[in-house]
Amino acid sequence: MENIDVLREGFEKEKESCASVEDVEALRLKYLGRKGLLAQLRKNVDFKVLSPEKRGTFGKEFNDLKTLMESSIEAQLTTLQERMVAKKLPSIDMTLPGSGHTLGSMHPVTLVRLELEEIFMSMGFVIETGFEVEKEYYNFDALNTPFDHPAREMQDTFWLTNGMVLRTQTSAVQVRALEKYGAPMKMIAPGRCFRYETIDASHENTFYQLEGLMVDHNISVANLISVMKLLLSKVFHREVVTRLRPGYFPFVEPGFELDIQCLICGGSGCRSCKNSGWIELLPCGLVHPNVLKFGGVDPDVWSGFAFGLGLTRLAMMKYGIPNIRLFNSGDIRALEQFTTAV
Ligand code: FA5
Repeated sequence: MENIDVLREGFEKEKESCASVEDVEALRLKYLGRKGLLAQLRKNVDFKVLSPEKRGTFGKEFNDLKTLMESSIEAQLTTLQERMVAKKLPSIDMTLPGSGHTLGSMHPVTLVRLELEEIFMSMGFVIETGFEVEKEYYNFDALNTPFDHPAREMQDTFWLTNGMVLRTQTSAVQVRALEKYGAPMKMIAPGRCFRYETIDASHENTFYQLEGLMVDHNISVANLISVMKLLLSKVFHREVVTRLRPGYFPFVEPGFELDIQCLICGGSGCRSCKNSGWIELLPCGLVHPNVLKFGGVDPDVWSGFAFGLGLTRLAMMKYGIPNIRLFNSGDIRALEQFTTAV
């Protein structure tokens, strides 16, 4: 019995000086291990010489000590582990909400582009991409815009030091596509364009256009207008008010500007339409014979129409986005609204 008391005291003392999990594990081994002090104590007792009463008392004391040792070791381990966690994460405020996972969404311009690609593919158009860094030749010369032509002044251009340009228009894909496919052919070319512009509610220096080119026998303005009408009704899923007026582009003859009534203000005038009530959206026309020649296609045999849809502006109108700056601003709140539109 005395030995039990000695063991208990020794254990209590050593437990106090345990500063780490390893110390406690060593203590467990020393007292409760298979060859530990408790096991040795039991081994050294000669039960045969003890009276049944003493045997019972010893057994109880022995078991109580074992239970005490086990539970104190567990408690000590829990305390040390909690202290370790607290030390490692001193600045975590457990009451703050978690970071969560947010769902991505497609950009509104991508959504409109995909929709348009589907519409045009169903009419047998192929999709071309062209190059954002383009040769001056395809961006200007091959589009019937020679070096000294005043039309070059119409677009403010980012010129690269090697003489290339950041394409100012997807029309740069026209002659590349003619060279690639010849005639007859039908293609669209959606992509980014760049202009050295002052940014306002409807002008960006980086924006998207979607070029369209169809070359076949006897293509007329009637073909052009019917495709434009189909395109707008499919994209907007409703009637939109349009107007066609003459427009000048050196690579089409005749040339038109197809405007739609502003869907932000309903035509009454706002910042998005510069208070005119109309949005310039779809310049178009019949392909100039010189462009066909540049593409290696005989203009006496073939004719065509082309258009250059303002894709970013179309997305503004379709989704009621009043300011073009929102597209490139990186303000995630604006884009989050399109999560369900995918
Ligand atoms: C052109 O770029 C011609 N290449 C279009 C064309 C193609 C005409 C084929 C005839 C035949 P324009 O500069 O108007 O044209 O631009 C076309 C459309 O792009 C505009 O109607 C407008 O919707 C959009 N756009 C032009 N500049 C910007 C800009 N800075 N920011 C946003 N959208 C723009």
